[in-house]
Amino acid sequence: MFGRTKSKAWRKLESLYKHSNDVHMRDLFAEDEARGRHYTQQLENMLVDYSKNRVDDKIMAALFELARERGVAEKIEAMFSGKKINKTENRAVLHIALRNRSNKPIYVDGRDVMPQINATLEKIKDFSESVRLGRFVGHTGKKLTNIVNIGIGGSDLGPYMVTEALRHYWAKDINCYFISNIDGTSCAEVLNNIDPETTLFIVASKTFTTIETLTNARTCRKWLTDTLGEHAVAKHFVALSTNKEEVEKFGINPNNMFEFWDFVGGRYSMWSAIGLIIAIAVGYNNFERMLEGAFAMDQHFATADFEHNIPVILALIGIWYNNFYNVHRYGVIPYDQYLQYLPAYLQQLDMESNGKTVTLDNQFVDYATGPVLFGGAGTNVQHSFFQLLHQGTEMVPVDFIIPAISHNEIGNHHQILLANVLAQGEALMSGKTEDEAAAELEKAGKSKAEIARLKKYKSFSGNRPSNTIILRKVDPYSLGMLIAMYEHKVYVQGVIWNINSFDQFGVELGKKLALNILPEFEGDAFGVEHDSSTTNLINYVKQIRK
Ligand code: G6Q
Repeated sequence: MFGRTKSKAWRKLESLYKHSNDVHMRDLFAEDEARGRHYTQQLENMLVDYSKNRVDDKIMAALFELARERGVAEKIEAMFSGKKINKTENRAVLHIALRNRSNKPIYVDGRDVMPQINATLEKIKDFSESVRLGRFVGHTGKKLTNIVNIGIGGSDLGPYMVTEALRHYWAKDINCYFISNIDGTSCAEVLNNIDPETTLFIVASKTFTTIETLTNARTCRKWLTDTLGEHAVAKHFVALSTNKEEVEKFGINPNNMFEFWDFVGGRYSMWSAIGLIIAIAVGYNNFERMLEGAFAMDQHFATADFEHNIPVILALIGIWYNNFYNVHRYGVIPYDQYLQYLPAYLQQLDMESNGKTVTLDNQFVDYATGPVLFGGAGTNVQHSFFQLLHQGTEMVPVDFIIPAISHNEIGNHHQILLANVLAQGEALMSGKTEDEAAAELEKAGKSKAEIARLKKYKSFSGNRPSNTIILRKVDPYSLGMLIAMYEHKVYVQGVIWNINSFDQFGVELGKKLALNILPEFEGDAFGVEHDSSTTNLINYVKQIRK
C-alpha cells in the first residue's frame, strides 16, 4: 500500500522525477529519432501519440510497475466480472455490460445481467424506430419531431455530448433539446420554440427524485396538458429510470418507462436507457455502432498488456504529473466543433469519479487524487486560454483530439484545423529559446536594442506535455471508443489512488443543501439557523423580490 507506507515503484518514481525534471523533451526527441513512433499506440482507426510527455523508458517501466503493484489487472478483471467494486454503495459497476456485444453472461449476485440489458436495448430499438418512422405519434396524430431530454448530471451530459457530437447523423426532420438546469430559463427557452403536438419529452432520472429534473418535468407536463389535456401524457412523455414507483407517481405509465439498474452509475449510463435520445436522433443502427466502438475499447482494455494498453498508459501518464510533478490539472482540447461538449462531459466523468479523499481502506489519502479538468474546442480556445498554456507559470498537460477527416470538408478548413492542432503540440513541446527568438527578430529587421528588449517576451520554455489522439472521423464507432477510453483511464487512476471512483456523496450533499434554504424563499421558513453571510444574502434577495 502506498500513501502511509510508500510502495517500491512509488519511491522509484519519486527518484526518477528528481532527475527527469531537468530533462527537456527537445533533447529526448533529438536522442531518439523514432520517439514519435516509439510512444504511439494504435487501436483500429484510433491513434494515440504520447511521445510529447516528460517520460522515457525507465519512467514508463516504473509506471507500469506501479500499475502492477496496485493490482490494476485484478481490478480490471473485477469490474468485468461483475464484482461489487463500488464498495461504499455495495454495487457492481457494469457500464461495460451495457455494450457487451459478445453477450457473454456477466453475473451479479448469481444472476446473468445480459437478458435484462438486451431487453432494454430491444425496447430502445423498437421505440426509436417507431418515433423516427412516425409509427408512434403524438396525441393528435402528428409525428414527434421535437425530442426533449429532461435530466441533469449523468442523465444529461452524456446524451447531450453524444447527440451534439453525432449531429451529422441526425434524421433531417428531428430536433433535439436538453433541459437540465432548474433555472426557469432552461425550460422557457426550449418551450418557446416547440409545439406540444410534435414534442416528445424524455424524463431521464436514475432515482426519479432529483429536484431539478422533477420540477422541469412538471413544468413541461403542465405546458403540454394545458393545451392537449391529461390524456396526451401517454403519447408525449416517457421515463428513463431505475425507480418504477416514482415514475408511476409522477404519472408516466410504466409501459413508457425504459429501465436501467443500480449497477449503472449516472455518469456511465448513456450506453443504455439514458441514451434513448441518441438512438432517436441518429437511429438505432448508429447507436449500436457506438456500443460496438466502446466494446472494442473494452476488449482492448481488458486484454492488452499494460505496455500497449491505451487507457492504462494515459492513466499512468496522468499519475506521473499529478503525483510526482504535483500538477493537478489537465486540459482536453477537441479540434472538432461536433466535440465541443466533450470537455464538459469529461469534467463530470473524471472529477466526480476521482474527486475523493478517502481510500477504499477507510483512510484519508496523503497524496493527491483527481485533477481539475477543463477544456474547449480548438481553435477557439487558442484565442482564450492558450496563452497561459504556452507562457504561464503553470504547466498544464493537454489531450488534443482531432479527426483525420471532417464531416464538413469545405475548402481548406480542415487542413488549417489539422495544421493548428499539430503546431500547438509541437510548440508546447519544443518551445523557443531566447536565441531563437532573437534570430527571428533580427530577420524581421528589428534593431539590436529592440531585440534585447523583446527576446524574453518572445521566448517559450517549451517542455510542456501533450497527448495527441487522432480519430479517422467523428463517427458513432470512434466516439464509442473514445468515451470508453476515458472511462477506463479514470478507473485505472482510481485504482492506483485506491479510491472508489463510482460513488458521489459530494453531489448528493448538494441535492440536500438547497432544501434547507428553499423554505426561506417560499415564505414558510421555520427558523433554520444560517451563518451571518447566508442570512444577509437571503434577506437582501428577499427584499428585492418583494
Ligand atoms: C452521476 C451522478 C449524478 C446524477 C445526477 C442526476 O454519476 O450520480 O450526476 O446523474 O445527479 O441524478 P438522477 O439521474 O437520479 O436524476
